[in-house]
Amino acid sequence: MFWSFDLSLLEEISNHLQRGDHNGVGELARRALDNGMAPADILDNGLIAGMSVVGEKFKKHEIFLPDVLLAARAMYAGMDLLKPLLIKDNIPTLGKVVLGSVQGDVHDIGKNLVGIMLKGAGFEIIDLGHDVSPDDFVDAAVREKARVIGMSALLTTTMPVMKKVVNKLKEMNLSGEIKTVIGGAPVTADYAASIGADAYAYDGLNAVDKIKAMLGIQ
Ligand code: B1M
Repeated sequence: MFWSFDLSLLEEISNHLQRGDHNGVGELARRALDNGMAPADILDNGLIAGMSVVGEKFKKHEIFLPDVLLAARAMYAGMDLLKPLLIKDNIPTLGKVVLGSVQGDVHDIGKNLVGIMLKGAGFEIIDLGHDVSPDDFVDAAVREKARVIGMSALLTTTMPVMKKVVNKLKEMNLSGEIKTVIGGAPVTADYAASIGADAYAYDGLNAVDKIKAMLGIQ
């Protein structure tokens, strides 16, 4: 296959993602790794950069839902390659984190990235997937003896589910032992404070820092 070389490899990855070309994204990400580029650089400046453009175009109605779905597939083609490199083997577990995208929300790319970063830092992840009900979050955390529930929401309409989980933990007197961390594009630190969540994180690495701080891990 022929690639133009007037653009940097990262820009090419971003452009192919925007076009929904999952084969191209996979090939280019592989080449970037072969060229010695850092996985985090490929993720931030190739894949996530491309997806941000997709979000902007979707908002302006310049592209439509099927285009966004193709872009998501291309994002996963890149993430699948990077995932093993972002997760180190044989690190002692720092505890369990139950993770999911909240009820009504199918967006799971960001949640999966957060899971990869947490796993890479040594946490055991109980991934409940997307569209997770408040009961399922809390039941899983109790069953698994998890120390943290991590919730992701990408829609303003699904953010209130996070409050339901926080309230349920309070009703069951579990707030002390099961901490909550929330994130996702529309979520803010102010929102987290307003619903009584223990922490807000803006990305996966920040989630690692926030969870470690909450649990008193150095
Ligand atoms: Co939709 N969508 N989407 N979408 N989508 C957004 C979120 C939107 C902002 C697009 C827009 O209008 N510009 C908009 C939401 C508007 C709003 O509510 N404010 C929107 C809409 C409206 C919709 C639908 C309603 C469209 C429709 O049907 N008419 C629909 C809803 C479906 C549903 O959930 N019920 C819908 C559907 C979809 C697809 C299925 C096509 C697809 C999702 C595929 C998938 O996830 N498997 C999709 C996509 C891809 C997007 C955009 C373009 C990209 C999201 C993404 O993956 N970003 C998005 C636009 C945007 O966000 N700019 C959009 C890349 C990802 C790495 O970033 O998820 O933000 P993000 O995660 C970050 C941080 O937020 C943070 O860390 C991550 C890593 O940096 N983070 C956490 C996330 N979770 C965290 C949890 C933490 C901590 C940090 O702790 C636990």
